[in-house]
Amino acid sequence: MARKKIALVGAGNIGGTLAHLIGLKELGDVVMFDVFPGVASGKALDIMQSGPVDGFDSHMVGSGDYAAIAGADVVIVTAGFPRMPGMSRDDLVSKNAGVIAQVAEGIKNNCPDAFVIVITNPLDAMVWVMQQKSGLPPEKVVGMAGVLDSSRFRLFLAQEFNVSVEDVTAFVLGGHGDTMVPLTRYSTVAGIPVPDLVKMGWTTQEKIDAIVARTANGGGEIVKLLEKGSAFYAPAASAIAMAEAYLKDKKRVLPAAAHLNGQYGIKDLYVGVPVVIGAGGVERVVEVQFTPEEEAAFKKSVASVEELIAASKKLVG
Ligand code: TXD
Repeated sequence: MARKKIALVGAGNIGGTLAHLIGLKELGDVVMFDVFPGVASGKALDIMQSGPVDGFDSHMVGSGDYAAIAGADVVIVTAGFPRMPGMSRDDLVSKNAGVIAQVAEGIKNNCPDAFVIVITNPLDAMVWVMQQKSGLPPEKVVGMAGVLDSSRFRLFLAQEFNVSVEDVTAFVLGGHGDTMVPLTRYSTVAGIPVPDLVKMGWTTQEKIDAIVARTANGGGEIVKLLEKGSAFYAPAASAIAMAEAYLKDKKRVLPAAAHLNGQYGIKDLYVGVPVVIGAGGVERVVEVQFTPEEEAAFKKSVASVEELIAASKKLVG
């Protein structure tokens, strides 16, 4: 069986990390596309040169020509401008909507059968633009944010309880970032829900509230520390988990920005919800029942996604 082909559109910090992880996990061959093809080619060659040391054979090339992504099985899109200190994700909308519309055209013309994972911010709006402009089936276009948000939440919970991150599950919904909705009653340590752990005296509600706030601001915390650019190791790892679920038909249940068509009472919006990812792309949207409080938080989050999408519509038509 021939190796899978994975196209990375955007060869910046996340793009480079994605390529490295694809090599280490032997997920397939890589084409890195960037408006700076030299950067894409340099990173591809550098990473391929680590193959003999780490024992992987993935072939990697860089390019500035969309023809290079022809026939890709998976496309992961990070092209665009990152958030700088003081900038909100929303400030990025005007800059990145045009970039995503261009990338969508490239995908439509060269690999319309691919599974497309969008990472570029503001995520929930950019993934919507990608689906609209590429015309790909909605189940083949998803946005990565929830895996990252829940990974951050899991880390902070594991640190609070002094247990392995492996035994902590977390459940987040809604838009990426400030309006993210963590469902603590579905977040567990080895199956024990967080509210029960509060009752068991493992922590306090105040501490959980602080962890939730830190998680929602997780991207901003890193932007502030880095001073230029935004997080890239954990975002790349998160997108790889989604790509792997598709390529290996794992049917993993992961939170992702998915196209809703009636689920949760929402039509034609991309919102972060738990989905099943397998060979069919997004094979199922998991609909949970909300408490009134959760419902209010989810609605607020959806309203902010709606605003971003309305702004994108004006920009790219
Ligand atoms: O959870 C999430 N979804 C995110 C999103 C978490 C972290 C970062 N997130 C966003 O990902 C971030 O706000 C950015 O919008 C993207 C990419 O982040 P990265 O850190 O990789 O940004 P870089 O290093 O600036 O890389 C972007 C690359 C860079 O090499 C540009 O030359 C290229 O994109 N670029 C383009 N490539 C192709 N085509 C076009 N038009 C283009 N414009 C810029």
